[in-house]
Amino acid sequence: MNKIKKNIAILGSTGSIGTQALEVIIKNKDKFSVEVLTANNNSELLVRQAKEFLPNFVVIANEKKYKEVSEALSTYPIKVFTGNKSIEQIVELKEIDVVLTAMVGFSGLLPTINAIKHKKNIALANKETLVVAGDIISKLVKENNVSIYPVDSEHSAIFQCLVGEFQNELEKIYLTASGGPFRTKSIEELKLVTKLQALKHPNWDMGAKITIDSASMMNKGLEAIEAKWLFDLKPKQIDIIVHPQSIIHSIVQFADGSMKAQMGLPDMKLPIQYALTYPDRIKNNFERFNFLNYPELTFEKPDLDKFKNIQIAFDAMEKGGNTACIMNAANEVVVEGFLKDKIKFLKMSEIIEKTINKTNFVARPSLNDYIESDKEARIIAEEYI
Ligand code: MN3
Repeated sequence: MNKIKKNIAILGSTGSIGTQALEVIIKNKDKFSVEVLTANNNSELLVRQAKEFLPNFVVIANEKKYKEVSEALSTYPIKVFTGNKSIEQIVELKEIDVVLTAMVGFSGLLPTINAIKHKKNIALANKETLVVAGDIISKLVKENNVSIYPVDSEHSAIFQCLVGEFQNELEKIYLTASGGPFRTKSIEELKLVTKLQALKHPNWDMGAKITIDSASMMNKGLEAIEAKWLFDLKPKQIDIIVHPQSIIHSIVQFADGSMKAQMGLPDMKLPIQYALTYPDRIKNNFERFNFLNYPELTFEKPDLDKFKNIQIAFDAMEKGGNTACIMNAANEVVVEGFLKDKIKFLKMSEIIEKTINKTNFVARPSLNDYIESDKEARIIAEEYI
């Protein structure tokens, strides 16, 4: 293991991934130091984290909370900034080695691009960045010779299976899916499911947005697109297999038919830790898997009639251009609408489809086109709510 400490910037430190990353860091203070923490809204937790981890910089995106945060930290040697622009700029600091992008949704795009342009390696938890503008990100990663270490458990699994195999051709990958809380429900039942039911994920403890995405299986659609860009795959090389126990986190199949899978208990701290320590593996006290507690690992085909979002995402991938960006924007709007009890569960896919059909298609989008398409799609999706 490299003896020099890695300086980490955590964008979205108060969310589910951000807080778990800090749990990993606190156990490994000899290996990591926290340079930057940012949060959207949760000023209270941000202040507590800042006092504990003593980063040199914190950013609270919500400008109304700036005064509160800067006053709370006034006696600490910590510089406080506010606004989304500050989050975008803070990643430029030369002290930063790795930027963990753990914010939710489209907001991750511009800070991630700026971090890559400033030659920072990325521990990527914000999958929406690749869904929206995977072509631009992939190009920038090559040009700037940086690495993306996936934090998403499925993509971390694939990445772990590829260590030592990066030169070998992939035939395909299998992304495993828990199936979410509604796996066994009928379409009739799905019409009536509530927000509270959707927020109860059987295996993973995550933020609200991704938990709803898991219930609607949009999460797997987003992850298929994320995998396409991370591992340079064609849509046909990506298969989704429902695995309700969430023990096998994903599988790669090589040109000779040999398959490798990565396994473990569902705990995001492991992929977070690996993204921060790659290529090393370091000790931890996370609970270990016991085969005897899982005498059966089972696999099913995803039900595309029930979970239309999977097909919508694969169609978006095939169509290309700004389609996935539109899909992502519409999805963010409908998830919020569902969480605010404005629309029913099945209405989400319906509105996403309509929004894709109504928003202007751009075949070869620039970054600006993506930003405009995101805005346009949000307005259109809102109108359907
Ligand atoms: Mn995942």
